[in-house]
Amino acid sequence: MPFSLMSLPYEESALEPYISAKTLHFHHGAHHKGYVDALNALVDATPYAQLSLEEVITAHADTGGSIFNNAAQVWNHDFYWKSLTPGGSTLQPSSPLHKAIIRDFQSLQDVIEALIAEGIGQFGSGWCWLVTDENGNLSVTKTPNAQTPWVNHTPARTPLLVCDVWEHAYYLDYQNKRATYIRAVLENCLNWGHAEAIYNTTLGL
Ligand code: MN3
Repeated sequence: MPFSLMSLPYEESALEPYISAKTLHFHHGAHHKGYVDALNALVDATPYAQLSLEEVITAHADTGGSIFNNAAQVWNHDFYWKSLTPGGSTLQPSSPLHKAIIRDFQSLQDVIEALIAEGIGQFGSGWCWLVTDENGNLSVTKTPNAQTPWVNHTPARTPLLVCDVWEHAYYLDYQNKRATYIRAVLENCLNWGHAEAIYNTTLGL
């Protein structure tokens, strides 16, 4: 099969109590795996099976459809797992990303509040994102369903962090309380080191 399910970069229990092992078990092992399996079934024995995941997404960005939806959901979930880390991580005040956050949002807490507002504001399923343009200007945004800001945002934006706000991401732990889930995850589990590495690469630092 051309595409494979990414291994979780931590144990299923590693994000407790903010995300339970039961949620990670189903979210990664059933929902994320479901997108990988569906994508493989759709592209098997087609020219798309020879492309990278990013190339498949780009090729279908304008038309959407099942291949786009499943491929982009695979990519978005890969990025979501990398956006989280047990206990969260911090940024050094001297880092370029930290300086940009102070410039564009005033404080780390302010960027978290802006992300929470995007996540709450997404009606129905989707994602809330911290993104950068090619000059390092930060902003927050949201996308519905499988859409992703590096192809579905005009102009394209580079994702730095994402939070999944589909109900399957939080219903077992928080039921209808999406805002409680987003705040718990963003305040306690964000992998700022991952965001920092992408930011520095984007700016050639
Ligand atoms: Mn999900």
